[in-house]
Amino acid sequence: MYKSLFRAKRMVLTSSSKLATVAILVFILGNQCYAQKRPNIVIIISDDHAYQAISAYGSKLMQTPNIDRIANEGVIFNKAYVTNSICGPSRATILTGKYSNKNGFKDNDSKFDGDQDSFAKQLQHAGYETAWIGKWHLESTPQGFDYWKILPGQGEYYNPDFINMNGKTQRIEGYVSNIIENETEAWLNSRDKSKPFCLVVGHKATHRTWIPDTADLGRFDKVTFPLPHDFYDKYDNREAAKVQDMTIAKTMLMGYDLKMFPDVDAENREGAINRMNAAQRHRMDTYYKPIYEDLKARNLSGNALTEWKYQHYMQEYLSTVVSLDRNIGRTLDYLDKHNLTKNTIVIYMSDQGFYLGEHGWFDKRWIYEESFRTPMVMRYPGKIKSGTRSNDFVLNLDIAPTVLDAAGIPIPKDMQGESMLPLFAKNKAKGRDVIYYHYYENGEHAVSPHFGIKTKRYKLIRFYTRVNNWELYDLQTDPHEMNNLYGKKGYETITRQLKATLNQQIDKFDDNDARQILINGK
Ligand code: SGN
Ligand code: CA
Repeated sequence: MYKSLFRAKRMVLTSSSKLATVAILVFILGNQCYAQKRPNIVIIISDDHAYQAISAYGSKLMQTPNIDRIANEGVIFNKAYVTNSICGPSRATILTGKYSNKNGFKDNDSKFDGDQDSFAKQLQHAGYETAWIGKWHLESTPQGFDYWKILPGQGEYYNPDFINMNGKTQRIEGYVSNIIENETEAWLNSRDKSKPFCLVVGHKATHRTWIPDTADLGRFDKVTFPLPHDFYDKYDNREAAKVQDMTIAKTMLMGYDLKMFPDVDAENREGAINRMNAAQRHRMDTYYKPIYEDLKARNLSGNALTEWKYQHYMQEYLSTVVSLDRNIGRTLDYLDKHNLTKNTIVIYMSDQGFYLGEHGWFDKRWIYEESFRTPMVMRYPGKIKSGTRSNDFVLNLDIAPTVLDAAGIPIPKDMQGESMLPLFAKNKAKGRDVIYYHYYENGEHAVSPHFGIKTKRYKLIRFYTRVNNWELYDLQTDPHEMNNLYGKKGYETITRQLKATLNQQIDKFDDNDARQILINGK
């Protein structure tokens, strides 16, 4: 009697535990299916890559077939901008979906507060495997990433050091863009394949001082690039532009930037060259020495020398892009080869725009177009149609909310960006009418801090600290921002309206620094 009771009990237990097992299996499998449906996310962030050097943006300077491929198979954003046009602040904004005044990283001297929320932490919490590989430039230890391997600070082009998760530094022989891609593929091979992933690839290219891969040296030597029409800009009516220090003529250095060294000692003093191995150094010397000798023989000065510098700058910069683009192609090929393309979002963007001789400049920092506007292309199979061209205002601020939206994670209320996905929905969202900008750094290249807005037609700028004044541009009649209309007769009403919009934006993003400057009239 007891025995049979025991047996009966065991049968019930067995069948109920079977049921439980089945239920658990269904749950796990269901979860896995769900997990697999959630898209993987690859965000490739280059450094200082100008849209003027991307063929998908209509560049006549060069071809970028791999970046173009992302654009052709997805969307190209013609009006993508940044909130603060400089490296660390842009990355902090990408991570947090917040303006610099909220994430605390206002200039490159800041240290990122890694304890704050970020899209990486949100994704990780929701079951994504996350990684950041390459340039980071936020000074603090990455948080929210299951794996990271980063360049210290700006990093080096040749034989770069990387900081590993154990805090140890490791030097890897080779060219930085190739190595970052190798490390990316190594991580993709070793990731936990049961989870969706989010990978950020931070490229060093095309940051100053531009040094191409030895394989790409001389790619543009036969090309003569047309001078931008505003190359000899005199900056009339633009006080801040007058006091900057970023011209090709004066600021760009013959040795440091353009590798024109009078002797071996001078060459040895350049850390970026000095760290090369014998084979790399030999290849460099063989390439640069004849260029230097030819330049010396020509004995150029004045505008002729500036124009020579511009040509050589373009050759160096664009050759550096060639390797960047090739390695982006390797990422895309990896996704194809491993059957990941269909379920992976790929975003390519730069941390900001860059000057390729416009207004006589290199570098960035300004709210002016070439610096403010960044390249951004995105592929999202099944959600964004191939060949889409977007003319909506989008920002680096929108990356965090967009990836969270794609992953089905609620966007935290304090993120200040907006998901870009509704711009591609059946009932397309309207998009922004205005974008707000604030640049803080008052240091290298002498760009005065400033904030301002861009509307569909106008740009209103308030400079402060180094220069204290306003600028106003009608972008319809003056797309190159040469004619400051602020204070001119006939512009009183539009100026008043734009100031009201500026104030609304300052309130919207709770930018107390800007508010105080306007209140105090400093
Ligand atoms: C370095 C460069 C600058 C550049 C900043 C910021 N000088 O300081 O030309 O503007 O980085 O760039 S260099 O002599 O070190 O090359 S950013 O991409 O990090 O914002
Ligand atoms: Ca940068």
